[in-house]
Amino acid sequence: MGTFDLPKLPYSYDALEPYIDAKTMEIHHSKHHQSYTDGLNNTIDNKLMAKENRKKGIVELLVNLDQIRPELRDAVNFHGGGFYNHDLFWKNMSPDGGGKPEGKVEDEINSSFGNFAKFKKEFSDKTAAIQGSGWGWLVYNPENQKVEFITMPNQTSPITEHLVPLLGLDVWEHAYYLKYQNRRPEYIEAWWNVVNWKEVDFRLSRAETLAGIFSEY
Ligand code: MN3
Repeated sequence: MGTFDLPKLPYSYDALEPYIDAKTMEIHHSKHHQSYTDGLNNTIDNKLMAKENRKKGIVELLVNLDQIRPELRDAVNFHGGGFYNHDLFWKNMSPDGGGKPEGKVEDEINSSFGNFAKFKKEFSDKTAAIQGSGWGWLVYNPENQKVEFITMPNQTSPITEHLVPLLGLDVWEHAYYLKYQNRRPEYIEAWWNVVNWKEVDFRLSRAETLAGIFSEY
């Protein structure tokens, strides 16, 4: 047992069928997410890591990456980002998902992007265009108090840039290749059918300050 445990999926592996297939979910969670968890634990257990950092939660580690020794910083960024991002990714989806955002998140999306259709197109197009592996994100920026779209490379989490992640889409090939092969845009289009807007709205309601997400772990 390491410091961090693989977070449980909030539904069964086949719950997001037909949009995301059970085999992809099983491998993605039980192998890929597990390997980020193991990589994070191995890094935390490294005796080069300062004792006070070993006691920090994942959000605190990622927000304060500059306090990690340079030799370990990349590993915390990669494995810690993978550990954290995937947990959000599972929560960001639901078998009862899809449809449109409502409430505050709808208002904020309209304010930043014009309307939901424009937001969806920008999110889809720019996430599909990520070169290599990475994620598309809807984030809350505490500095201008707006929601924004960004892409991040590999497993680097928006938290490391002090942006609050609200909705993330993993476009590593392991997230879709079994079912969609090279057709990333088709995977993205299908994914909108499982987006858990209630969760996104809940995250926004707590995102007013970055401190609002410190209580997660
Ligand atoms: Mn992944």
